[in-house]
Amino acid sequence: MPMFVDESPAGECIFCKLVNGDIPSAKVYEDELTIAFMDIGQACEGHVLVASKRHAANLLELTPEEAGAAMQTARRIAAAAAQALEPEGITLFQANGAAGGQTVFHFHLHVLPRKAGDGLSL
Ligand code: D5M
Repeated sequence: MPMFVDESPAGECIFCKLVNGDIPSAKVYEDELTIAFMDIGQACEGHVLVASKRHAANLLELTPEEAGAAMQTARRIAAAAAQALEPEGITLFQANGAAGGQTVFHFHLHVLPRKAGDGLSL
């Protein structure tokens, strides 16, 4: 029994389509378990999403291996952003369930390079 409702209609998960190459994405990294791509909304410069390749609605549906791989990928992306963009900080953000602020019900983690006073409220 899933802990939170997977609100994506069956077969209609946008991130599954993105993983499968059925819709375009600005992919920056992928490995066996994860994919990283530019967030379409760019809440700040260099806003990247790290997603599981397998459809898992949220953090609680990841295997421990997938959860570990997602954090390893987030670290890689953060390191690349630190070098390329010279941010003053980096925020990781990850929402689970509609009440938790999740809008796409396929596990993903936001990597947000930050500047003081950038106005982002998370
Ligand atoms: O974050 C969901 C995020 O997914 C939100 O920041 C927009 C992003 N999004 C939605 N569709 C796309 C595509 N097609 N490419 C890239 N990014 C996308 P959440 O934490 O669930 O609110």
